[in-house]
Amino acid sequence: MSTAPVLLEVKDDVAVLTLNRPDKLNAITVAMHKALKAALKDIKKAKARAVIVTGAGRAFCAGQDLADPDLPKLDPPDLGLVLEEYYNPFLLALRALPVPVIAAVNGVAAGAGVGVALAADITFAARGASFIQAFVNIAVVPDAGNSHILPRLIGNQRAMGLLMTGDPIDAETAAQWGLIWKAVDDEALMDEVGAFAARMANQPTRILGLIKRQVYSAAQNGYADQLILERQMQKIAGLGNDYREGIKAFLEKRPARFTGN
Ligand code: T3D
Repeated sequence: MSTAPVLLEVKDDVAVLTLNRPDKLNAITVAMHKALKAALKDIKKAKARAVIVTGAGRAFCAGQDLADPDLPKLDPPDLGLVLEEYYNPFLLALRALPVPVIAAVNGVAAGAGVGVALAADITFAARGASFIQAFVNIAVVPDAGNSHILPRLIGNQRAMGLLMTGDPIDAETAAQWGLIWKAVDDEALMDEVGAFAARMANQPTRILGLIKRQVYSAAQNGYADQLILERQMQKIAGLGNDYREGIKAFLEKRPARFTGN
């Protein structure tokens, strides 16, 4: 088994990005950040049409590696530096990928690890997985997008409860609350996510990229602004080969064969 902090495999238009420090529950180091940055470039180069993010071993990701010797050592410390240099650009780049990003949360996700799981467009979790807003346990504030995403997905009450207690929730609860798309049996996780990603890779990819932009813009936009954005994006959609194929397939009463263009 490779000891690289991140593994990347691209097959049949689907990229699988695996956080790979199983002994440390895939806690994120500076070396992992550098590997993630390179992996995102490779995913774009490979023109993958769907991306799966998962973790090696029994965990998804335990958040920031609290013992990483490569973290900046300043006195007084500046915990914002690693966010500015690594987390924030990575999470923005992940969100900006113009293809669906699917998280397969195979085990515990803690702190910034939850941020990675929820930066995906669609999050599946194994029933045995849990989500821990661990920040408060070490007396730091939420980062990696958690303070933005949580209230939007589950409302202020539940977000406050999780962020202020640091208590775990299981995957079933996360699904019931709307934090994730779906909880699945542990042993079925990768098959189910793989099948879902394969389905996504055959969708009109450019349209999925535009849907991402619409949904993420809606968090900032008012109703009128969003209507304008929808008009602009529908204009772009109508110029696509996949639109022509979609209409043709409908009229010919057959499934569409989308190429992603
Ligand atoms: O300081 C800053 O830079 C601010 C950081 C902000 C961003 C954040 O992400 S804050 C949140 C950081 N994460 C945590 O606080 C979670 C810490 N981990 C845990 O609470 C527990 O490990 C878990 C609840 C996630 C799982 O518990 P358990 O009992 O299943 O496993 P374990 O035995 O605690 O961990 C297994 C190994 O992974 C162990 O190493 P060892 O003793 O076998 O050599 C443990 O130290 C290591 N590990 C787990 N999490 C981290 C970690 N090592 C470094 N950093 C971690 N975050």
